Amino acid sequence: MKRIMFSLLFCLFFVHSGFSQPSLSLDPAKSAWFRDARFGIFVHWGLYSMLEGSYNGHTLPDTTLPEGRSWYAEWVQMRLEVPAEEYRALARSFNPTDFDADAWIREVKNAGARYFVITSKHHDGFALWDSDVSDFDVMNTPFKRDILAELVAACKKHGVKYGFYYSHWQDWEHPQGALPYWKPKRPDKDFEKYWREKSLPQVKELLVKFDPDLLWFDTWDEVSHITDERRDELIALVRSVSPKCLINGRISYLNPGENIDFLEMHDNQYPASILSKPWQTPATMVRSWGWHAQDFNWKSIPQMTEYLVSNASKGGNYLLNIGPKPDGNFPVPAIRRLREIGAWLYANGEAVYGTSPVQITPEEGVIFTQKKTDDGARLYITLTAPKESVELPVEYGEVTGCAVLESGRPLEVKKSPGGIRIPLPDALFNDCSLQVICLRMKNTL
Ligand code: FHN
Repeated sequence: MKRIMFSLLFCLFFVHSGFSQPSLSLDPAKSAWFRDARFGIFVHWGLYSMLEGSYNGHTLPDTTLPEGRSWYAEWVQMRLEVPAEEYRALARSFNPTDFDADAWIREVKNAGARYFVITSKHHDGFALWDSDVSDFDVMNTPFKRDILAELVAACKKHGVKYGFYYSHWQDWEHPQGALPYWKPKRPDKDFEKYWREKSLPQVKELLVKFDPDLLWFDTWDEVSHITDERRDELIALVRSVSPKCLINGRISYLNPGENIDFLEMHDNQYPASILSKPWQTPATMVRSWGWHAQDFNWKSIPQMTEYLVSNASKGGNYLLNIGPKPDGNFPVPAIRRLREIGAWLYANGEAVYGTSPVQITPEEGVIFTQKKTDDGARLYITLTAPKESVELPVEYGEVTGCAVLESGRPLEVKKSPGGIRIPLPDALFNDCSLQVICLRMKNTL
C-alpha cells in the first residue's frame, strides 16, 4: 500500500508539475545529436518472445492470478510462474531464422527514426550478444549468432545511432540478481555479488565490444538496490570507457542525480510542460513491450504521430517500441505503423527534427515547434484536428510567408486583434494524417 501511495504521488508530481528537472552536468555538444533526433526505435526481444505472453493455459493479463495483472509479456516468467529451469531451457530452442539485422535497421531508417535501442539483456538475464561474462547468452542457443554485433554493423552501415537497454538491477537468472517486488528481497550483500559478477562486467563488455551511443538502464518508481553509490559507480564505469555514450535517467528513476545525460519518463508518460533538459518517453505500440500474440491493442498512427510532435514541442524525444516475433520478424501492424510514420516524417520531418519548443501555449488542437534558419525562422503549426482557422499571438509585421508544409500551398495570413489569423482550407483535412502549417518569420518566438 505504501508503495502504491508513493508511486501515485510521484506520478502526479512528475506528470503535472513538469518534473523535478534535476540540473544535469551536461555537455550540450555531446547530447546534441540526441536532442535533434527526436525519434528513436526501441526493441524488446529475447527468450520471453517465444512464450508470446502465455504459459501453461494462462495469458497475460490474467486476473485470476495475484501478480498476473499486466500485459507486459517480457515479464511472463515471473507473472505466470514459469519454473526457472523451464525458462532457461527456452534457450535450447531459440532459433529466429528470419532475423535479418539489415532489414530491421532499414525499417528503422525508413520510419524516420534516428536511433535504435535494443534490450541487450532484459530482466530475465539472457544476453543477446556473445558474452564472456555469462553463458546465458545467444551463443548457447541453436542460433549461435551475435545479434548485437549484426545490429551494430547494420546501424553503422545505415547511419543510425545505436544504444542498449541493460537491466542492471533486476536479473532473474543470476542467483543474487534483484527480483520483482512480490518476491523476497535479496539481502543487499548478496545483490552486491551479482553487481560485481555480472552487472558491471557486462556493461563494460557492451561498451568495449560495441561502443554504443547510449545506454538505457531501467529502474522505476520502486526503491531498489540501486543506491546513489551504485548509480555513481556505474556512471563512472561508463565514463571511464566511453567519452560519447549517453546515460538515461532511469539508471535511478527516483534519484537520477546530476551526471546523467537525459531524463527518461515512465512508460508511456508524457509531461504536461516544456522541460529544459533532454528527455524522452519510452512508448509502446500495443500494451506489451515484448511480443504478445494476444495483445491487439494497436495505437493509431495519428495518435503516435501526435505523441512524437507533442514531445518535440516540449523539448523531448519519442522512443517507440516494437516487440519482434520469435522467428525474428517485426509484426505486420508494427511495420505498417513504422512505414506510415516514416511517410509522414518524409513530408513533415522539418517540423520535428532539430526543432525547439515555443514558449506560448497553443490553442486546442494545435502543436508548435520552431527553428532558426539562415533567412529568419520557421514556426511549425501541427494541426491535430480539423479547424477553420488558427489564431496566433504573433505580430503581423514578423510574418514573411505561410504555406502548408507538405504541399507548399500558400496560405493567407490576416491581421487579428490578438495577432494573426490563418484561415484554413477544408481540403486540408481530407485525410486523417496530421497537417502542418509552416509560418516564415523574421525571428523565433
Ligand atoms: O519492467 C520493465 C518493462 O518490462 C519494460 O522494459 C519497460 C520499458 O520502459 N521498463 C520496465 C518497466 O518500467
